[in-house]
Amino acid sequence: MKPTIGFIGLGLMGRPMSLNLVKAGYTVTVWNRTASRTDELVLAGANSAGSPREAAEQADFLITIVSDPAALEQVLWGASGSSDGALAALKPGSIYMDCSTISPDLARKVAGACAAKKVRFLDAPVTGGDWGAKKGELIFMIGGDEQTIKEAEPVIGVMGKKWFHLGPNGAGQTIKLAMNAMLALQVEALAEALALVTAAGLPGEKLVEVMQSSMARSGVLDVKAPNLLKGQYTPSFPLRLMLKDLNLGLELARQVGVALPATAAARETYAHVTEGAKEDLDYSAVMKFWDKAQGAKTS
Ligand code: NA7
Repeated sequence: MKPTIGFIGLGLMGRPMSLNLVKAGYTVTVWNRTASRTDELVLAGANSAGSPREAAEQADFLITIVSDPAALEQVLWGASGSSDGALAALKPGSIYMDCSTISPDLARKVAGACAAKKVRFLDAPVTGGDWGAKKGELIFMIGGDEQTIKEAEPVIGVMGKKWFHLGPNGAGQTIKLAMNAMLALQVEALAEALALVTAAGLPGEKLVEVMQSSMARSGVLDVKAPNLLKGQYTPSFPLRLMLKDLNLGLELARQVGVALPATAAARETYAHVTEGAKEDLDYSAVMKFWDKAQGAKTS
């Protein structure tokens, strides 16, 4: 029998992920801080909860995907003085999977709180952007227990095309932070190379064309180069969230005693562009750092 699902967080990622679960025939109860975002899901057949607690109460399987560690703590433990948090309502034996990108430390803290309630926890951040979420083709990076993952697979398979068991709780977040540091650096390197070529009077398209045939070819080049060349930065993975992940990655580096000088430098560029942004932008908008430097048109 299909588990009853509670789903918290209907942002860019959570909306299509939960919609795919509804379409696959699961009974899904959704909660989102901004209540109007539940409308689309309710129209598709989901139930709407009045609080995170209510979303968790009936769930055999709870999923959360919210912005950052603070948001997750709020939905799990409730705003101070409230009893609306999801954790208290989770049933013993249920599975709880968090797909937000947070610190490995917080993932382990949540795992401990779940264990105390006999709830099985997976930290399972995702990659693939909103288009991957829409197509049900996300990649899940999972920390937790093998048997729990086996049981969770039918649900994960509705939202994703591939999942990796990476170790105990916290391992999913650790790999995710390392991967996002690399993605941020790759996009920043592409932006720098384009800035150099265009400042030298050549079209950026020429650089991309050559790179596509060279060892520098990559998925990032395929997906993000068109945005950079057109100066169009509709969020697929928002800039503000990439900055958050760079901060989380650098904090983890501090904890484990490893220097990440390139990531630290990238954080400065991403922070500068995020501070100057008037709207929500994709992280490929890091290119604006050089647009501004050259006094070129910025959108
Ligand atoms: P979005 O589109 O920014 O969505 C973030 C979601 O988190 C959205 O549902 C927010 O509710 C919710 N949120 C943010 N702060 C809070 C607090 N304090 N309490 C409850 N809910 C909150 O992000 P994405 O969907 O692109 O990404 C989600 C995660 O996956 C993130 O960790 C990424 O790094 C990876 P709102 O609708 O604003 O009321």
